[in-house]
Amino acid sequence: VAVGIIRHLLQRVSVRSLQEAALTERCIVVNNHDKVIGGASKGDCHRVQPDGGLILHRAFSVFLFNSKNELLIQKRSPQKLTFPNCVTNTCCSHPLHEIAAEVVEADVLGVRRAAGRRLNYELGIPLEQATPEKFQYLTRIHYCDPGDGKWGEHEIDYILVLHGDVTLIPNPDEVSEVQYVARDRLDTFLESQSTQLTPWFRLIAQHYLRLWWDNLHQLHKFQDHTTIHRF
Ligand code: DMA
Ligand code: MN
Repeated sequence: VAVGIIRHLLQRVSVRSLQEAALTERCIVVNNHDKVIGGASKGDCHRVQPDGGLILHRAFSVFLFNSKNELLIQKRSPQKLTFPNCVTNTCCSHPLHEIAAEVVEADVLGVRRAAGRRLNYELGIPLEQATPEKFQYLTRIHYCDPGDGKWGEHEIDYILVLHGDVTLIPNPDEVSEVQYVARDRLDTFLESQSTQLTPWFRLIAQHYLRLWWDNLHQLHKFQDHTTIHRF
């Protein structure tokens, strides 16, 4: 009898993956100047439109360096709808429109809060190791990438650096591998992974990463909160 009931229930419940369920989260839609226009679902923001375009929204990218100045790299899980199995920086995601505290712009507080939430969710880093004031906000990057032609990205990406030692419990639905990479292994690492880097990490690695990494103790010199760098 119990087996029959369970079968019956299973047939009635449509099984959605966690990644599909997250498509109803709402991203913050912005214009080219990063002014908030409104909200749109994560699904609508990342689905490539018939004309090839994508809705521009607000995002962040965290670069976490430990006390040995090694960068924490992740491999995205096979379940991710955008860029599955790609190798990328520590953590990327979006501040959400439905979380009022993540829309706050003063001191980039909304983005900082979202970064803590996602470091906790994706990598199991305790919230107290990723509080808003621990992130150093460097600059913004505007880029678009059509991904696999179905799911892509079009974002103004806030770059945040976190420098410190953390405890990690990666969430396998998000992240399949993590590793710390030392500065002197960067070139070899990038070459060995070149075919599976995310487009934003590739861009940042090409244009900025070495400069930031070589100046971790004077990053304030590289802060630019006015320019939106376009690619
Ligand atoms: C989106 O990252 C943000 C950037 C900067 C690419 P993501 O696809 O990892 O977002 P989420 O973790 O929310 O799926
Ligand atoms: Mn996005």
